[in-house]
Amino acid sequence: MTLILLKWVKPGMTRLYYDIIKDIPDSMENLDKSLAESTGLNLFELAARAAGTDSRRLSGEVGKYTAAVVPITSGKGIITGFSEAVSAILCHLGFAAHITGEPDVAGIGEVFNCGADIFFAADDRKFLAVNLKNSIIVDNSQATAAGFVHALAAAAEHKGKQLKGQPVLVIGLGPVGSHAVYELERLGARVRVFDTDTEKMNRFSSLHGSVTPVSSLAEALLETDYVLDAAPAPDIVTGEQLRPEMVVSCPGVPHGLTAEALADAGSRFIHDKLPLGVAVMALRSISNTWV
Ligand code: 2YH
Repeated sequence: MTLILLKWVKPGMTRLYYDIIKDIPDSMENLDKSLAESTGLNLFELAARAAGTDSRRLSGEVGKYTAAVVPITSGKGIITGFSEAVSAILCHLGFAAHITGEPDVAGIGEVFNCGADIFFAADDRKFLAVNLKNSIIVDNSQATAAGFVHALAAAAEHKGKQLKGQPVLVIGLGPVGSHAVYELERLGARVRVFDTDTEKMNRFSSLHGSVTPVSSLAEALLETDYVLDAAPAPDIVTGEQLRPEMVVSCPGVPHGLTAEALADAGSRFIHDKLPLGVAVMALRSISNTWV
C-alpha cells in the first residue's frame, strides 16, 4: 500500500505503455456499446457533448477533415502502439487519419506538406491536437476531464437524475482531476475533492472556495453517489464501497476499482485508457463552440 501511495503522490502523469493500449484499435465497437449502456451515448455523441456541440451536425463534418498523428521520440521516446491507437480512434470517429512516416519536427513538416488539417502529438508531459486551419489547440488533460465529467452527467441523466446540485467526489487533483473540478462546477455540481497529498488538496480548496476537501476517502465514498476517479492508483474503491446508486467515471490509469468492485460494477463504471480524451480533443479542435 505504501508503494501505491508513494506512486500516486509523485508529481507527473501516467505514461501509457504497449500492453494497456494494444487492444484499443480492435475495441472501439465494444467501447461504443459499453458507453451507451452507461450513458445512453456512444463515443462520438459523448465527445460531441463534451465539445459543447451537436453530434448530428458534427457527424456530417468529420469526414471532411484529415488528421495526422506525429510520433515523438523525445524524452522516454515512442510508445509502441500509441500513434496506432490514436489514429484508430480518429478513424472510428470518421476522420481520415494517418500516422506520419517521419517522427518529430520532420513529421510536422510532413503534416504541412500533405495539407492535413489537424495533427496530434504527445511527449512525456503534453499531448496536443493542433488544428492548422482554425488555430485551435486542445490539451489532452482538459479534453479527458471534460469527456469523463460529461460521461458522469450523461450517466446520471440516463437514470433520470441530474448532476446539477448533486455532490460529486473528485479523487486525485493532477492535471485531469483539477480540470474535472472546473467542468463539474460549470455543470452546477457540488464538488468534493480528495488527494493523498493533503497539502495540495488544501491549497487547491483554498484557491477554489466552492470545493470541499474531504479528509477521509472512505467516508466520502459512503455519502457521494457520483465519483470522478482521476487518481492513477489501483484498489482505492472496494466492492463494499461501490454502492448500487453509485456511478464511477474513471479517467485514471490504472483505474481505482478493486477486482471485486470491477466484477460487480457493470454499467456503473465508465473507463478507458485513451479513446474518450482523444475523441474530445478531435471534436473540440473542429468546433468553435466549446470555450
Ligand atoms: O502518455 C503520455 C504522457 N503521459 C502525456 C499524457 C498527457 N495527458 N505521452 C505519450 C507519449 C507518446 C510518445 N511520445 C509517442 O509514441 O509519440
